[in-house]
Amino acid sequence: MISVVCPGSYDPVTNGHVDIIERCSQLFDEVVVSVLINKSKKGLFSIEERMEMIREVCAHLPNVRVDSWHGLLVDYCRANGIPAIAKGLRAVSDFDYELQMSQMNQRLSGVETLFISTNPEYSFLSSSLVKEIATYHGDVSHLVPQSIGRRLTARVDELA
Ligand code: COD
Repeated sequence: MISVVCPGSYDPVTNGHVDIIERCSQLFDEVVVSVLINKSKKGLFSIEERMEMIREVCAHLPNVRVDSWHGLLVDYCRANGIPAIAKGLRAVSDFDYELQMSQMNQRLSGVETLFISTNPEYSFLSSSLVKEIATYHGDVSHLVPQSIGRRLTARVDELA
């Protein structure tokens, strides 16, 4: 069985993430969506909330499971016997950083990174922008699954 991990902050999961996860689920026997801490990003949702939201929007994908990890991604891969990491690429700006990380991860552990180009429909989409739009009560209905949009609105209202 060949597994791949789709790591990310997923704060919250967007249509762009779901597209990458769905495409991976067609290529691999098992897709592990792992929520990792990105120390440079401030979280709106807890890790448990993010995992719950991913489970909800990936419920139609039987070979996808959701997990979390605090620490290096390569240690997660080693601990779980996962040989590959899948990353979505949106733009050249993603590429510079992702290339560096993939080479470091390969050097640290031998784990390979596979890049999947974004669906052009979602190339402009990021969790950070979605949060910003939701903060000002903008329309996010075409950017995130419906249930995520509802949770975003509720969280923003709680914090207001
Ligand atoms: N279309 C396609 N792909 C997308 C889209 C979109 N619209 N939006 C996001 N993606 C992709 C991203 O490119 C990324 O591959 C993935 O989805 C997750 O995105 P985010 O924004 O939720 O997550 P990030 O980028 O904050 O996640 C970074 C990690 C937490 C994975 C990274 O920092 C990490 O591995 N941290 C653990 C510590 C570690 O091992 N560091 C590396 C040392 S070399």
